[in-house]
Amino acid sequence: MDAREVILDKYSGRVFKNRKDHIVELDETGVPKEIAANSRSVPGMMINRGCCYAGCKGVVLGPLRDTVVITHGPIGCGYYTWGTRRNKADSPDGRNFIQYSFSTDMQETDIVFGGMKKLRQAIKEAVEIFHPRAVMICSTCPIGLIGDDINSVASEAEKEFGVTCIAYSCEGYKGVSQSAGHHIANNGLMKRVIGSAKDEIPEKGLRVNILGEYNIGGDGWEQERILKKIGYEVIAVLTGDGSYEALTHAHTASLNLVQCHRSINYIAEMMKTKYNIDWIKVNFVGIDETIRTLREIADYFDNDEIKKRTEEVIAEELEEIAEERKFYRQKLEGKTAGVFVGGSRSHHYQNVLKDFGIKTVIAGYEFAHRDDYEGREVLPNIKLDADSKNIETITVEPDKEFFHVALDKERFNELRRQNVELEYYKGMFKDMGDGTITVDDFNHYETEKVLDIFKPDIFYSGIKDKYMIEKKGVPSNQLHSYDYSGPYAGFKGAITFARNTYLSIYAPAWKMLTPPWRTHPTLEGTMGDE
Ligand code: CFN
Ligand code: HCA
Repeated sequence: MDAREVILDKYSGRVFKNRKDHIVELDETGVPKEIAANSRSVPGMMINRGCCYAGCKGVVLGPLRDTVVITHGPIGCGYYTWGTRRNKADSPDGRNFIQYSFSTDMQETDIVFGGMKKLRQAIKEAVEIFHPRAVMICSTCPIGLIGDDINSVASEAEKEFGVTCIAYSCEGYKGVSQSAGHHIANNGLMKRVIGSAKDEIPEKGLRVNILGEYNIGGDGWEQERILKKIGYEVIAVLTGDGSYEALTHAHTASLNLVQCHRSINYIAEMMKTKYNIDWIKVNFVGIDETIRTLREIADYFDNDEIKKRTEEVIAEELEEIAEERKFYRQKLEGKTAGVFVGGSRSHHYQNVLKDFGIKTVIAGYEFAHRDDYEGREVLPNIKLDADSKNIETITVEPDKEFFHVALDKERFNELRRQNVELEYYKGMFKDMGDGTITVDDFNHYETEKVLDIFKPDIFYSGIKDKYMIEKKGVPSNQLHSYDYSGPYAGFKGAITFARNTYLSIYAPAWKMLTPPWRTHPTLEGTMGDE
């Protein structure tokens, strides 16, 4: 039996039928296969996914520092999402509310008679006490069931208190994971916030937004530091250490850099349509990937000064990390890893692992969509720019849009020679090698199985399975929260990541997994005849 069959072997017919298409073994061709993704989990399985409310309130809106986000519902959802996501934020204008948990704390009577009054009162208190730039209202499951009209409360409160109030019907049960919540949050921000300052769009310049960077462990700050050092102006970050204020001016940027490829790509596309802002997918996780990303941004602006400065900054940053980079490479080369995170990092982090010679043998996303795995896209009638020297960025006629093509060079040239419609892959599969496995929406049973079969040196995941993994004797580092560490982005972040990986793998504890009585005879006692 191969690994996939071993995992599926114990399932009942019905579960087998569901799970078999979520597990894919990869071969050496690197050509993506199909996988089932973004579908409802099997009831009763121990899985790591969050819900629609988590995606809207926790992921996209929560990191906005000058905005009060009120959880409308019984206290549980507000309480259990309080401070669990390590989105750091500064307080430049004294408005930083991310340490708080705001909730209407609905009681049984509110469920019976409706919670709209309570919501109105909560908005009033929040505005009077905190003076936020905006108030966001996020519904939890019971609200959708009892039918509170949160939109009317929000618009009345907006008139009465003179502060932007936006309501999001992001009840947890909607959709199959947090992904539905990302959509709902994105739509609200796009409709009401982005571009609302209405300032004129200036000439194209070195102004960028970073989309899908939530400043976990300070990642966004590290990216901004590097970008500013080169000479870019960062107009807005969506939404890590983000501010309502900055978002209202986001339409004045000339390029959108999309770091998370799952939660916010919708906004990139909407801003392209509405404001004609180009976007490129970037990745600041990993040394080589950061270099590639910085060069790609410089290529986009096609400015010699910036290209030169980019190379200078890359050289400086590399110089600073050279020694540690070498040390950790020596220690980690040849190790193997499993990576299972939500919707983007399971692919991004394979790059930083590669920087240090670690092979990813197991990977999976909690809730990504098929294109995040397969990355299969077709550009019909493609006509390549004949002068395009850079294989990674090509110009596509007729509307001169930029696409990031992450094809390997040989395959790209082959297609080019054949002059075929270009089908290109940019998902996780193309980077997964021979004899590796990809599992969508891992459950705890399947995680245990892959640990038994692949015996990775480390498994990166989240709080829900970390200790289960460690109880099996495999070190597990968290890639959602970075285990209270970070930043992991950029050059210096890659070193912090490598250091934490090194400390985990080399911890003496893993040598003590076999109890002494398994290897040494126990003392034979004498009983009773002293
Ligand atoms: S910070 Fe992001 S990078 S936003 Fe998304 S898909 Fe979650 S909260 Mo956890 S760590 Fe994770 Fe990604 Fe984008 Fe975070 S891999 S699951 S919804 N995610
Ligand atoms: C979420 C948030 C989460 C959970 C992390 C984890 C995060 O899914 O709602 O399971 O360890 O990054 O905080 O993804």
